Amino acid sequence: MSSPTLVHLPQSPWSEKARWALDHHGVAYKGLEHVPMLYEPFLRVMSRQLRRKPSVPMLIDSGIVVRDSLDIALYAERHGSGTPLFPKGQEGEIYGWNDGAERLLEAARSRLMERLVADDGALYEAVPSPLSKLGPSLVPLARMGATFIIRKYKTRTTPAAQTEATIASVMERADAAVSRNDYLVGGQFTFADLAVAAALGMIAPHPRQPLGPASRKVWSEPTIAAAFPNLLSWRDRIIEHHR
Ligand SMILES: N[C@@H](CCC(=O)N[C@@H](CS)C(=O)NCC(=O)O)C(=O)O
Repeated sequence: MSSPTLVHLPQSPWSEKARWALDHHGVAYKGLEHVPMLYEPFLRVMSRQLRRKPSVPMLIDSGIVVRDSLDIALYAERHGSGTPLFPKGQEGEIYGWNDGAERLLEAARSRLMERLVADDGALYEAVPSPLSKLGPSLVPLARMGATFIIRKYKTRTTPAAQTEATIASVMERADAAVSRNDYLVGGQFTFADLAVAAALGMIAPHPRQPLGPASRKVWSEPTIAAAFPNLLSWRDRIIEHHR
């Protein structure tokens, strides 16, 4: 039986959630690096849903398409080995933390995209590796790709003060939880920890996140990060022990 294919973006926390869960469960996969905008039609065909906007991570396993990082983690739980990321009886609480991580990521993406379109260095670094050999002449194409993402995900619909408040409220809840326990749910490592730890990569990128120097700056929210040193140290410990 051949391994499934994971279409992903190396730097994206959503893709990292899927890769981490697959790796945790020892599920082998072939990675295919996504190119926003250019691969959009291809993903619609691969997912056999021509009229639905595709997003990555997307896992394709002999005709079965799994399209959300949470669903890919549940797929990994069913098909792989290792300790459960969704222990029985704790699923609801774990989904709640995943929802929080999604809210944080969506709010952080709308802020990040504004910094990205204004930064040629980060745009150049964002050129996906299948194209990067063509050099800095691709910056205008990268800007078109970033603008495509801004429109696709309607990232300009929420004011900056509101996205900041959303991020802060998720981080406050997580900060309080990890001040009481090493893990968010049930005293053991679960998908809740994985989702929140990965999402914090859009506030203070972890050193292992594959980002060049200009992108690292664009991906950082120094003021927000400075208010949550304990939560970010927790994130570093989770990555050190479980990634
Ligand atoms: N809830 C989804 C969200 C995925 C998502 O928003 N992916 C974006 C990351 S920026 C994406 O695919 N962007 C590239 C594109 O749309 O072409 C998940 O957990 O997988």
